[in-house]
Amino acid sequence: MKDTHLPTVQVLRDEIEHHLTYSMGKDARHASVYDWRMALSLAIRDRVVAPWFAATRKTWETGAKRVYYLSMEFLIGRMLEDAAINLGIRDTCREALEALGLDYEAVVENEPDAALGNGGLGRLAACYMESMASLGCPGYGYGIRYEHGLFKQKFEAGRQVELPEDWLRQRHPWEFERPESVYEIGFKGTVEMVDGRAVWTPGETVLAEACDMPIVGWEGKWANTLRLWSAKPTEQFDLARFNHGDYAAAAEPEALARTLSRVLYPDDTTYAGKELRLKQEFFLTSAALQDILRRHLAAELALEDLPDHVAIQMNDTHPAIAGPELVRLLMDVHGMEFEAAIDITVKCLGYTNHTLLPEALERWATYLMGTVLPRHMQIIEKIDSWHRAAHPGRPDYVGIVKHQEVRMGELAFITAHKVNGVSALHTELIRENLFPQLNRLHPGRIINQTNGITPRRWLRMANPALSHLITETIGAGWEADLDRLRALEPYIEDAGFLDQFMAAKRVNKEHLAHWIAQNQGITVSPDAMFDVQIKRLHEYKRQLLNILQTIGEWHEMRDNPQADYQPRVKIFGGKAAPGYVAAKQIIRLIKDVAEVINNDPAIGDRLKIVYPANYNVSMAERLIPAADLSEQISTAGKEASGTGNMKFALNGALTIGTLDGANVEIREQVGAENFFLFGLTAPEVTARREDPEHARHAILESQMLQDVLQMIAEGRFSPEEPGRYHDLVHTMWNSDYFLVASDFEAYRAAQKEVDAAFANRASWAKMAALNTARMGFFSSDRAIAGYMRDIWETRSAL
Ligand code: F58
Repeated sequence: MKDTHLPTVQVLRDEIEHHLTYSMGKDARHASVYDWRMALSLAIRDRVVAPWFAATRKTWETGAKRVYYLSMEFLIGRMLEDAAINLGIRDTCREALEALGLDYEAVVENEPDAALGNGGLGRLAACYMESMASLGCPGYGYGIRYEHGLFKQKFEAGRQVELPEDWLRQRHPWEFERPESVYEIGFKGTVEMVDGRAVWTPGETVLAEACDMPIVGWEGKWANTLRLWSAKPTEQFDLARFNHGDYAAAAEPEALARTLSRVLYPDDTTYAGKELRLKQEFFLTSAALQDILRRHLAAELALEDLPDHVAIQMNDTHPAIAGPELVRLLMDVHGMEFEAAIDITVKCLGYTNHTLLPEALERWATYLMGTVLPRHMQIIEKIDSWHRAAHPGRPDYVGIVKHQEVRMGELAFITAHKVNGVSALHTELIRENLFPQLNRLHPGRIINQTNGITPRRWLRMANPALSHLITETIGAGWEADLDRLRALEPYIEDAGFLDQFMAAKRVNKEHLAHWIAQNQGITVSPDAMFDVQIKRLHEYKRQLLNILQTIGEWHEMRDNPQADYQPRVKIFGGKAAPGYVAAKQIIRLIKDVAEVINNDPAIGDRLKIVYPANYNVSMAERLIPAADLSEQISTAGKEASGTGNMKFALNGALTIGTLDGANVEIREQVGAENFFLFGLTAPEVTARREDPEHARHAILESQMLQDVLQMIAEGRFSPEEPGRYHDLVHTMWNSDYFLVASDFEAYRAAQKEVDAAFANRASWAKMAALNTARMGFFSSDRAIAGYMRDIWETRSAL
């Protein structure tokens, strides 16, 4: 199926010009970068269509099992280069554009990020879609085509300000509208029993209309579909009202329906508990399930055989209404009995848990569930009592409906045949702390699938310099078999190789330094260590620990200016949820500290702090290849896995980190001697919290931390408003739930080790290269192969 007829530069150039003329309606003399980018995208897209059709045809013909990945978020980022690389035509694209007198980078940069996700969970879904296509696993992603993705962040006087995101203001060249694929989605209304069967008459309905994006895998051997749903009104525009002059009312049903797919909820940890969010979740899930059943029946297959042909993965509990909805469709629409329906449902569904944070666990008030989805509320009660009856040993406090709430975690657990965590440690904690009783009732249901990242985007595309070196050293093809990076290991004794390895890093650092100068107006030296923490802002991720240590470092430099310091650039990136006051204060503190330190003549180039606004996927692609040090410093037990941690290590950054999430496995893989470990372990964190005075005690044991907090409290970084951080300092002394104080000295000591290690560039180079060589395990291909084997019970169709 591989397209061996790769286009020549001339052919591609003709195709681009053709699209410029006939798709964009532009003359080359008046075309903007946008027009050229669209023309190039459409030319590339044309080449995705053949493998896409071929894959679809083969799936139908062979009756292969399909995987359906249901997710409220797909953080896909830019698509142009990704597709070009997987089709093997990136260089041809570059040359074709150059032949047309255009700058390839400028064209690529013109593409807005598709930011249909918050953070790790959404990005994971995007990596998994790419790996499913690369492995030839027939599948669909199902999501929502949000009109507005994650908000844009800007800073005003150091404060985060949110602006709406509107990626669809320009045409999105990667999608195909499917107005014929449309389903009715109901809400509210009443349920009646008619001849012993439930009949739900919704009080509101909207339409879900499909829009497809092809996702092409490595070497264009296979392509799957990401199907995103837009909400449309069931009733057309009210012409009668319009004719009466009531223009707003005439447009009302349309506007109301569309709100369902209008905006992505910007919270990355706390669930919103809002009616609109519940409706969005049901909208996605019901549209997906109706589509799945339609496809199954179109193949003239029996519904009883659904589990042989269909595997449905719930990306966290957001689509967990899938259990009750599938039972409803099988019973109320297709006439099945409850026992048969729930049996099929459990066999089809899998549930991935991404968090243990209590504030992130979805619980819907029963009155809300009963109002918005009255029939589902009945089915949920039914599933709960069915489960209770099947497990007489189930303790009273265990169950789906408790204290007038529907617990979506329990619902997802009970309606799925496999429940997985996303790192070894996280899975252990799910078994022990989150679902201990359900685990006892269903031994073997909870399994681990450690997260992964796609090496095509996160190494091949983002880091051309290192990719070339790897191909030169170990030959082509490692992109699809990342364990082959181990073949680099013998070369770490080769000084020539290490020089080239560090030269690649150097190129990336120079590019980044240039970008920082242009965009932030800050001059940084590529000789300095680039120390990077990029992720959503959250107290558990402890950006605060990082900035407190940075202040401490600065304090030391001022006290002892003659000592030998390793110059560092501290780079931060990340957004805070709009309503998360504590996280926003931490951003402001980092910005305030940056102002002071960056302008301190006594410090010069030795310490700089950079925090560019609007961290997103494409910024990550720029920062990660240029990093020397990766900050993965969450409170142990809180970060389910992390995936940024994997991207950095793969690109030859060393990690400073706690024993949390996938850090544990990264350290095992790369070797403890190539990882800067510090901090309390998960059990130690629990024990430490037993002491209600842990924060005060830890602070009193660290003179440095006392000094740092004192400086903040005195307004050294906010002279115009000395009290700005009183609350923050007060919280540090009196509660410090995430144990910043308790880990402070250990973190400082680890940072000293980092300095010492960086001072010896030759041994640093070895450690960095070993990180790259040993990160093969974290390919999302390995992760997806695990899901296929252990959860979906499906095979590659290649
Ligand atoms: C993240 N969760 C985990 N949730 O925090 C991270 O450790 C893990 O690596 C990643 O999932 C992938 O498994 C996460 O990103 C969200 O963003 C949700 C959005 C919707 C509300 C609840 C949180």
